[in-house]
Amino acid sequence: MTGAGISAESGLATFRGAGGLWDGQPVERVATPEGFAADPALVWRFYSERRAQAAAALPNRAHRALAELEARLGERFLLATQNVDGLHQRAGSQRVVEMHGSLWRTRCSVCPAPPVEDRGLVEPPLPRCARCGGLLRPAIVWFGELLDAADTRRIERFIVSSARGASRLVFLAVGTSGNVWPAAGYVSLARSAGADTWLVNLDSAENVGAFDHFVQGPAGEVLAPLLRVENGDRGDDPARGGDGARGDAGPDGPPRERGEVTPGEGRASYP
Ligand code: BJW
Ligand code: ZN
Repeated sequence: MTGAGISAESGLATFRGAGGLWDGQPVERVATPEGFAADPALVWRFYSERRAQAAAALPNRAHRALAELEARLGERFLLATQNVDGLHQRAGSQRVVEMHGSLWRTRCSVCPAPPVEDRGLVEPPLPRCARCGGLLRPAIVWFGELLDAADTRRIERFIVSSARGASRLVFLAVGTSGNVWPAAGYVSLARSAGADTWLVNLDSAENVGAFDHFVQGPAGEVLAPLLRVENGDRGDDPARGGDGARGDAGPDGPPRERGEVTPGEGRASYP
């Protein structure tokens, strides 16, 4: 599962970091249905700018590492992303669930007309629905809105059914502060289903205590070596199952990666 941090090295601002996306722009004004009702032009200006930034950005090593992992694992892999920028798909990922919607789709704010592909930059006069005349809006899941039930079902079924299978389930979260639900809760679901749980993040996360392993550092540097992709080294990795013989695995505990911190140890630096 990924969050805004995985796109940071592509030049896209995160939500809660210093200088982050919401700076100077209270989140309720641009990412809630109430904010859209109060000032739809402001919200469209904000999302049009995001479209322009995302269109100009390129996938980075971390996106590519996950795409390569998927190429190796096939249907034993699922990528749930909170991101709306589409960079995972541009890196080659195919089994992607966009939990919070997509910057590249527009839908009606009033009726259930299906969302449409849209890469446009919107300016007043704001676009309206051909079916009901209601204002069109970005097809993004805002605070207080329900995620698509088919998306949450797909994620939950994947976790539960993988845990039941013969192979080992690994839950890996990358670049997410663990603030936003239900995304923040999937690690606990995975863990209770028997998964080995990993967090790769620059800073600690709200839900860090729910993970078995925390590897602190920039995803673009950490992920490829951790997953043994992109460098020709096809050794064992956390998502492959097998005997887990990575690093200095010993009888007393899991192997410790460079920069790995046991949740609860506090901050540790990535060398
Ligand atoms: C790096 C890095 C590098 C930086 N390498 N790492 C249960 C309990 C309490 C509240 C709730 C609950 N269930 C639901 C709620 C309410 C609400 C919620 O979670 N509120 C919390 C704030 C408390 N959730 C919802 O409303 C959800 N709907 C829902 O559950 O419906 C039912 C319901 C409703 C109401 C009440 C109860 C039930 C919908 C959530 C929709 C979130 N939408 C947003 C904005 C729209 C998308 C957009 O415009 O782009 O999605 S919010 C924003 O946060 C965005 C993100 O996808 C999401 C998560 O943020 P993320 O990805 O974690 O980013 P950051 O910035 O927070 O963190 C980045 C991290 O990366 C940092 O930690 C850095 O260290 C790290 N990093 N560079 C690696 N190079
Ligand atoms: Zn409509």
